[in-house]
Amino acid sequence: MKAFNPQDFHILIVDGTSDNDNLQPTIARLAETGYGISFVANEQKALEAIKQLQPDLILLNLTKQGANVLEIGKTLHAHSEYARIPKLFLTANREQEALLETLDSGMVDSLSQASNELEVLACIRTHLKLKRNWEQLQKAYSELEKLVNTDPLTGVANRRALIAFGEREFNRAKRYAHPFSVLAIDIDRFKQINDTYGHDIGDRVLIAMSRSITQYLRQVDCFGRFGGEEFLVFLPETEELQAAKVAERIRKRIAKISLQVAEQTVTITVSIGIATYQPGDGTLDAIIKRADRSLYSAKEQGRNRVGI
Ligand code: GH3
Ligand code: MG
Ligand code: MG
Ligand code: MG
Repeated sequence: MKAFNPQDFHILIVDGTSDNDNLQPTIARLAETGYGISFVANEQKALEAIKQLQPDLILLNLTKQGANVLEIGKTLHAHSEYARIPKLFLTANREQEALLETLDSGMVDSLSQASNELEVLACIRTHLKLKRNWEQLQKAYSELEKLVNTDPLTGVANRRALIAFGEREFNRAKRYAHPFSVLAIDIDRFKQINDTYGHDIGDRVLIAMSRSITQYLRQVDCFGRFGGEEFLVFLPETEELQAAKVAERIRKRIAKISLQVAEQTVTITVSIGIATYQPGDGTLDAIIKRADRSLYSAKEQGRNRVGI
């Protein structure tokens, strides 16, 4: 983990006191330590400054534990982009009730204005470290989430992500009686491609085909790898006739793909099966099975076609 370096952090000081005598030693020490510091003279200007500066921590120095303090805390906390910025409160009022209320308003900590500047600095450091750890965890979590949902070869949704998306759309279709269609896409005679050109070229075919379909679909659609060389497309708000048009366009696009392998050009075709949600469908699986049966009939009829 990266060493803690004060120069990486920017602190915004919001001061609501008429004089800021109590803060002077803290400000001097913060500057000396290397932190970036900005200063606003009242709480009204705080939001604007936060927007502009995106500070890593906000230090509020206010004489009175008034409603305005809690308001600032709550206002900042309500903005999701500021909610994770630690807000540290320096107050003259150390009564237990006021203290708890301060923390509940979204402040991470509350210190007495009579605190020694080293105590304030230590507290700032702790909360900056906690924030950085949290950000690193968030990043790791997003990366992991992406890995868990992505097919490593093609970069499209894997079976897990595909089914999760499909279940959500299926439930919506069922609840609101909305149209919902599924396409099952399978490469024709793919085994022959592997046998003729090798597995690596087979992989390149899968990648090229995935890219082509992804580029074609709408943002609301979901495309992913169901397994091997079979892919599914979920088309929310799409009737059978429209789904058939989408399938036909995909089929034509795929037939135009050509991969250059040494002196040869590799082309592929796909067969596509369609199924559309019907009120009797109890599960997503029922629709996928129907799409698979349509796919099978497209194969039987000679491949490179759409089956309904
Ligand atoms: P059909 O037209 O009936 O679909 O014939 P096909 O040859 O495509 O069908 P089959 O199910 O016999 O073969 C599918 C092939 O897909 C076999 C398998 O090795 C290959 N395959 C599955 N996953 C991958 C992969 O990730 N990379 C490569 N290169 N091949 C794969
Ligand atoms: Mg097969
Ligand atoms: Mg196949
Ligand atoms: Mg297959």
